[in-house]
Amino acid sequence: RIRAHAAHSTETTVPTAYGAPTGTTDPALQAWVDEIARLTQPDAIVWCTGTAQEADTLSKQLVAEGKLIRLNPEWRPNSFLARTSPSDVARVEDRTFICSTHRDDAGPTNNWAEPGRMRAELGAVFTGSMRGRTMYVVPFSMGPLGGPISQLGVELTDSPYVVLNMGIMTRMGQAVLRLIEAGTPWVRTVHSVGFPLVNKAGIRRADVTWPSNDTKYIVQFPEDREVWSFGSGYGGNALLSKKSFALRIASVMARDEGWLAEHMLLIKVTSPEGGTYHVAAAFPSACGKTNLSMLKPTVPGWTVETIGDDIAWLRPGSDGRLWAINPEAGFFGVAPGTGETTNPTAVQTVWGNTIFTNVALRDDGDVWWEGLTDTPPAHLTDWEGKSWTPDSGRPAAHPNSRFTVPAAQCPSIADSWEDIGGVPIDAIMFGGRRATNVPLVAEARSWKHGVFMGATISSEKTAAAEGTVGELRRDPFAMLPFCGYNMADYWAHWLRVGRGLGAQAPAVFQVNWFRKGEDGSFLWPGFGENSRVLEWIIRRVEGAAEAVDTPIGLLPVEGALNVDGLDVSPDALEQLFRIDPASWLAECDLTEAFFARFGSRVPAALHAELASVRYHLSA
Ligand code: GTP
Ligand code: SPV
Ligand code: MN
Repeated sequence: RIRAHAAHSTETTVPTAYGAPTGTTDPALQAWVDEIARLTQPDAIVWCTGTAQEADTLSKQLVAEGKLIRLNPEWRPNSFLARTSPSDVARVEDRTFICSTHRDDAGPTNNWAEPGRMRAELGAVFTGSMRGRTMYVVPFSMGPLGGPISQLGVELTDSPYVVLNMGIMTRMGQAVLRLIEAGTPWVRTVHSVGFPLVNKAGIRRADVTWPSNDTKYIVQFPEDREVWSFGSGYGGNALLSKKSFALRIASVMARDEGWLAEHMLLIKVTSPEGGTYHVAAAFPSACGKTNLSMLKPTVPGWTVETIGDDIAWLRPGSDGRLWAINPEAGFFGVAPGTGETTNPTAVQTVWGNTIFTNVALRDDGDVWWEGLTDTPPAHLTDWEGKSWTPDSGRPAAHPNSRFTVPAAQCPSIADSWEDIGGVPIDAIMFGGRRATNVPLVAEARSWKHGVFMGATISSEKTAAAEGTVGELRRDPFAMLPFCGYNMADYWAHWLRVGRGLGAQAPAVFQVNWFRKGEDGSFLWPGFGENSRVLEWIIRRVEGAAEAVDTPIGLLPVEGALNVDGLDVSPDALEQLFRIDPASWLAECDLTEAFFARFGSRVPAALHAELASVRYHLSA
């Protein structure tokens, strides 16, 4: 194995560990790699090729080091379990920063730090942070290589676990370098787990199974299109293609260039008559995007096919419509609650070639999590590596445990999922987890009203981020943790894009699968039954379903929602659509207070929508 002491080397091209093609002829990329290597001082630099052989070599190395557990290939071929440190299990929103020059450009919902000061802080923590480790150069494409909506990035990371995940989640490898060398712009991202193996004095320490650091930084420099992440190896904190680039940085690129970067799933819906439609939907983290994207309709004659489960990039096309791609190549899905009855498609997707993180291990070498089967196995090893039985009184899998799997393995993936020009969007849905107030479905009266619906989403907090689960918070457009600039400017941008689309703008809907009855149980069965709501939405797009105007939007008229064969009582249905004026007026007061946080940057159109809702509620 050839080691390159980048910190002391003047060489511009460094050999890889795999004897594969090395380095780049692009001077800017090479200079940046050299610069980061001088700062972080890794023992070696590996230029990732993105081949299956490379992934195989890396996973074998991690298994040998005890950092991955190979699952029993009889049940789960080429699949692995990773156990993180118990302090590194979710995104850390309080350590996530948007470092724009002006504080107001980050807005009141983002943590802001002055870029110069943050760069100095990062310089200190990254100095020598990769000592004793290998730095991997991970070139990736978001969206099909060379596509008109696609973008390139490079992640420098000292985590082989991140490399393996990036190989699944993106189009990763040498072909990206050739595009960069041909002059395609690219985004710089730097990641270190923050656990150097050699200290300043040159003394080496032993590695741990999940290296990380109690001090964490997830930092975006939107104006420089740059990301720096330190101290975490987990999910969106470390797979910088995902929330850091494809949402926080891309939302700023989208603002500047007239498109949209959104926390949205993408599906293709086919009606019994053979009409095809595309729907994009924004729900906050752990609120049902992966599930809806893989939905098996219970309504006869309808088909739903998957295009994306988490992120969509949408661009007005030359035909005046909105076209969307899924920039990712894999799913990083929530494991708990994914089972044969809820999401059989996801269960089939993870048959093999899957990295599981923080799920439980069965005694037969396969995996398990709450909700995979109705009855748990009699004995498991839990996500922390401890012995577990059903009466242990704690979950066996972490509530934010995940699977990383290639999208191509999904049995419901649409043929069009890699169409470079994307698919035309007919409808947009906004949703959240609301035990009260918000009806099962409501259509916006206009694009402006739709933007108001998106801007005012609130949802109960989930395990996808550190913090108190269940607490109600505003999560506009499901982008609260992901918008790279001032949220009020983002609303203005949505209004601007809508003006450009005019009559060709998609219809907008609000949904809520999570309303609860007095006994605290869900009123709506959800999952496959959500196809009934999709059916009404598509019929509205076709102009074939009736709606009744209410103060908060257009609701299905009595009998318009197909409930044939559904086990929901008339009383539950009534409760699902009930609009209580008093609590909605109270909600309007909260919206006013929420808008006030953004001062004069809130578009006048949103104040007008609020006034209109209030007027109709009091009328
Ligand atoms: P992120 O990957 O964090 O962005 O999450 P997501 O929006 O993709 O959420 P996901 O589909 O993984 O669902 C999260 C949790 O919500 C899982 O435990 C699901 O079982 C549950 N869930 C999804 N859809 C429904 C539904 O229609 N009804 C109910 N009751 N639960 C649901
Ligand atoms: C989310 O939290 O919305 C996720 C998981 O999709 S993560 O990649 O960790 O952001
Ligand atoms: Mn997400």
